[in-house]
Amino acid sequence: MDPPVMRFGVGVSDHREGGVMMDGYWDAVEHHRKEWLGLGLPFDPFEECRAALGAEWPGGVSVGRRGGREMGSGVAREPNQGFQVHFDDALREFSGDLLDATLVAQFAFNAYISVSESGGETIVWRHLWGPADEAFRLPGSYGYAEAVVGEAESIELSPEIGEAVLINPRYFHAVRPSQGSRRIALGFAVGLSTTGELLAWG
Ligand SMILES: O=C(O)CCC(=O)C(=O)O
Ligand SMILES: [Fe+2]
Repeated sequence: MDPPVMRFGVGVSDHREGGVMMDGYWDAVEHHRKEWLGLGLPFDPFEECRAALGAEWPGGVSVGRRGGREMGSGVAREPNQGFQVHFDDALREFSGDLLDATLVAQFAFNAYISVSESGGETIVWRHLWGPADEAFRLPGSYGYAEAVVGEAESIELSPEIGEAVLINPRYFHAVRPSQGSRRIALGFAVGLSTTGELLAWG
């Protein structure tokens, strides 16, 4: 993608064609599970994140399933040159339910494990997608020209190492380019199901 984002892990949006999740996702997830094990970490950082996030929620946060199979649990991403203005919404991106559950809300979770001296801010605008926004789509990109958000109110987040942020990714958001150190976050999507479960996926 442009600008390029380094990544360790599998994201379902990279295995989507015309609103359909491709089976290659499962192979990628399986391959990646072995890669994580190869790191020899004494704990699973995504499990820790789910536990912390779900501590006050009945039933906690579990990894979502599709066709009975557990989805990937998250992705380490390094967008040193930023993310374009975009939104994430499984209900729009996939036809039918992505998970074995119907989602009524979606969040994006990111825990920051390295941040830069300057730049790297996450900006969230109070603007939800509407059909007119397609005029701002950047050709061949996941993103939109920044003018798409117009004069919408925004919030700028500059998380510190060890902090995590949960946003509603249906609002347009972006990450500014970083200067200095690497900007690395462990991220996953979290859906709230009609039965009140919080389900994560990568
Ligand atoms: O890295 C961030 O702060 C946000 C990245 C993003 O676009 C997302 O998690 O949906
Ligand atoms: Fe996003």
